[in-house]
Amino acid sequence: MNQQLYSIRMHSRRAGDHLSGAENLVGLAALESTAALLVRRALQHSRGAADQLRLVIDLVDPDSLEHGCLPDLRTLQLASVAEARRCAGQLLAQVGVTTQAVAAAMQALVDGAAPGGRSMRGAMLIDCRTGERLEADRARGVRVSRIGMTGQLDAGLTAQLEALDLNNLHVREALLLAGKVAMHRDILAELCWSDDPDYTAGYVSSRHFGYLRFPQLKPSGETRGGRAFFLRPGSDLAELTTWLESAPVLFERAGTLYPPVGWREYATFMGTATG
Ligand code: WAQ
Ligand code: MG
Repeated sequence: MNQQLYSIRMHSRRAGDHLSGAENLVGLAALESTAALLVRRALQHSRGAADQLRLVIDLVDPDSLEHGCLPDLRTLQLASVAEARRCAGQLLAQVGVTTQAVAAAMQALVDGAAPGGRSMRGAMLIDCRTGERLEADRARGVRVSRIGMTGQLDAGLTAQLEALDLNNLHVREALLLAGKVAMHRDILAELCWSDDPDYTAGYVSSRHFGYLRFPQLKPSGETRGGRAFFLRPGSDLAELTTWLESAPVLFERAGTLYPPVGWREYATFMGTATG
């Protein structure tokens, strides 16, 4: 694919607060229709219509483009939000995030990680040992951007997600975001649940176990959500932040998408402690 790509980013606000954001990498032919879709999204958000919306479009330098493969995806079925959070914590612990760091991240998401108990616009950066928050701005956080996929991957992924009844924007965008995040060697893992009140699913992701989603990682109606990236101690924060925010990554291949499994089945199969 040697066609020129554009990065397109949208940020919207409502009553002075962050409402939604989105990003994509597209060729010229899809630029206008993508812009129209992003405008519609900001106007039809589940938390109300945006009253301010910004679109930023940049031509991508082809020499800076990196290529990626999406993570494997699995849905883990748990009986309750509490159980799902406990299992998510166990998975994070397996890749080297301490119990303390897991607890700090979950507490911040529960309380609203931005000042005033609101949701952040981007992600927290959390020291995987101490649980200390490292992002420079606790309202904005770090926003992963400049991610997209080839048309061929899009078609294949759409069919695979449809077969699992998962072809929605939350899943599609989270898979791309988690895919880019997992490419950085200083990030051990990621934890996320949505800030959209009617979307209760969340996930943990790492290059070791892929993208593991939980249909109920927060209670329905909850407007606090967010993301935590767990960093190795001594990570270069400036390098990491710049890469996440501005390095363009085009995904070209899907991972394997598995049907839903129960926790015990997954844990037995993977040799994970069931606690
Ligand atoms: N970069 C970093 N953090 C972000 C970004 C980004 N580009 N976009 C959103 N966030 C953070 C921000 O704190 C939001 O408040 C929070 O994540 C949630 O964003 O079924 O829909 O777009 O497998 O509401 C995950 C489960 C859904 C999908 C996540 O996130 C599934 C979701 P939302
Ligand atoms: Mg949201």
